[in-house]
Amino acid sequence: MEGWLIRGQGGVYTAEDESGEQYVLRAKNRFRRQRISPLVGDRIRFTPGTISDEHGWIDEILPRSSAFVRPAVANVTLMAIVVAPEPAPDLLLVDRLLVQCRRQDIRAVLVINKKDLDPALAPALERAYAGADVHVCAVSALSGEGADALEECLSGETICLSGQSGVGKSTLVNCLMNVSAETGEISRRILRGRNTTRHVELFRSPRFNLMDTPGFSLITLSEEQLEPVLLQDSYPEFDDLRHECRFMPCWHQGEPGCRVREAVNNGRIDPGRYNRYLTLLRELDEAWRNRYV
Ligand SMILES: Nc1nc2c(ncn2[C@@H]2O[C@H](COP(=O)(O)OP(=O)(O)O)[C@@H](O)[C@H]2O)c(=O)[nH]1
Ligand SMILES: [Mg+2]
Ligand SMILES: [Zn+2]
Repeated sequence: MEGWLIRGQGGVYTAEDESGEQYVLRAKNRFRRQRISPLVGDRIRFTPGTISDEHGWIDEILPRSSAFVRPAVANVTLMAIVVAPEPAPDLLLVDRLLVQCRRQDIRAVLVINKKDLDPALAPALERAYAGADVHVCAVSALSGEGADALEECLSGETICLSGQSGVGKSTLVNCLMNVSAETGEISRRILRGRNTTRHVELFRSPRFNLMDTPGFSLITLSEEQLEPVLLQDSYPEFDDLRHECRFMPCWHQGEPGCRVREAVNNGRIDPGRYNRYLTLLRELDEAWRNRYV
């Protein structure tokens, strides 16, 4: 049989087939030997357990279109990075996630939740990310305001909700699945637990697949051993300028004749985005120099 891996904890996985039927599974030892971990979002082939078995088996993981380490998800086609006025936005985390998306060619949308708390945050971030090739969408998951517009851009996608703990990812799942659900079945299932999300979970609806993830604050780009000079490829703001710098390659850290720095100084590039680029660059540089240690 074929299905989606929708949950996994402690080596026990749940798969869902096309009709919405769920199956408890374990991964065959072969996967551990090959150091492959099934990920939520995986398309799998599996053998269901019989009535007397506690579980069935995952036989095969079909090729992934994308895979992330943190959050650990596969086959995401759209990354929804969620921020809110409260807790205060961690834009360095946003930028790290954006770099990860760019490196896998995955579209990203910046979701500004809790619009009701501070309507000024969305316009401010829209300005800051204007050149970053990311769609900005303001919503209130509690009241549902803006949810229709957001749902519009999720249609047909496998979406991963990522971002800090407490920004409202799980509340958004409830809100969006209610907007999209054809039957009451799905919303009842989700509303069950209203506490802190501890595991990645995938929710399927006729219009899209939505993944809820636990909040995390610690991700580093060095996990993928990115060569520092390649970081700038993930900054659309630099695209038209970076080949016109005097030095080649240019890291845009203050070299003479740097067009990127010039654009920051005359306000064409958001200084916050640029300063965080420098932070990530230093971090990657450090990791790169220690990569064989
Ligand atoms: N004011 C307001 N609070 C919200 C909104 N969305 C979520 N919250 C609250 O924010 C808190 C954290 O929400 P939760 O969905 O658990 O965040 P998560 O950790 O990202 O999954 C909860 O108390 C929610 O009720 C919103 O749009 N407006
Ligand atoms: Mg949650
Ligand atoms: Zn430069």
